[in-house]
Amino acid sequence: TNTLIDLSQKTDGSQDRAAFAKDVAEGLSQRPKKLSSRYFYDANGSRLFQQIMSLPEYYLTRAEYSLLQQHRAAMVEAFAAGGFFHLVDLGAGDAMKTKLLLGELTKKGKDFDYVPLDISGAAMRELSRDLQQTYPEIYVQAVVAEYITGLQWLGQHLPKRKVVLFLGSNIGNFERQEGQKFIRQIRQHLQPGDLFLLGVDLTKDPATILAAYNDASGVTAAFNLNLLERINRELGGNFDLDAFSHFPLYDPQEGVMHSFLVSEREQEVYLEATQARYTFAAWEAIHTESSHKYTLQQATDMGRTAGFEFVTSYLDEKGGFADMLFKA
Ligand code: AVI
Repeated sequence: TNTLIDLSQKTDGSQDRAAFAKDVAEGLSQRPKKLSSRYFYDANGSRLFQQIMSLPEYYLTRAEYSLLQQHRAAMVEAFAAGGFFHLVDLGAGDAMKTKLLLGELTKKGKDFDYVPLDISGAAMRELSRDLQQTYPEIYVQAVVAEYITGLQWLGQHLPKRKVVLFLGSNIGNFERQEGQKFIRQIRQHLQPGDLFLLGVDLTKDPATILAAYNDASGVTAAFNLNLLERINRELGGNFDLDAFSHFPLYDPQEGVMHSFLVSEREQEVYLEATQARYTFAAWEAIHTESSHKYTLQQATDMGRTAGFEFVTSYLDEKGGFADMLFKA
């Protein structure tokens, strides 16, 4: 029967709230101002992100889904070549894409267990229940943890060969150096012969990228603004959501999509949690997210620099998204 391991070590959420307040206070006191995109994903933000993934402009999810459909047979053979393995899914969420691999592995009778890891306890409980229904034959050990805590846990508790998935271009939300550091940390928790599959959004027509973060229906704007709503709710803030607007900007030389929230007038915001006021000049912006795009060469180099051997890259038919396979 499936198990759930909770390493998030919060009993009443107070620690989390204190860390959130500290990060927000620091970010709003800096010039230029910034807030971290890791705080996008409260219940509301996670729901909005689900909506983003089915927007016509947001090609990323569809591209990766279709490349998994196309290449799943080859991937599954590569994963299972060494016999039993733990399939580790970093930031699993609802595992919509991973289910394609789970289906293929089951169909081919491969010997593995599944270890989805996510910071959302609700998502992991739901996924565990869902898989119990759809794939009762798969042993699922869901882990609720931050990435780093989770990686330490896997190093210690999963004795067999590991295949680690980090899909969905989640690497893109790290600054490049931080992303490189994170891939190195993954490598350090693996043993020679373990595999790593990394999902990267590739550089492409800047207009296509910009549109993906500036959808006509305004879901991405709501997703960005939800950060201020969350601050109001959890930190006792008084942000006027009508006085801020979503502004996306793609830098084609750096290959990075930036999202901002722009203050449409001079204003002041008070946070109960910090008992402090933060002032905004008219048109002053808060940087809220970076989504880095990679060339195939950059993505290959990132894996190699982290100490992996490059095995192969699986692309979607448009060549806009890649799942890169590396070997420890
Ligand atoms: C989760 N992450 C990979 C998304 C991205 O594309 O950077 C988050 C997102 N932000 C706006 N739209 C989607």
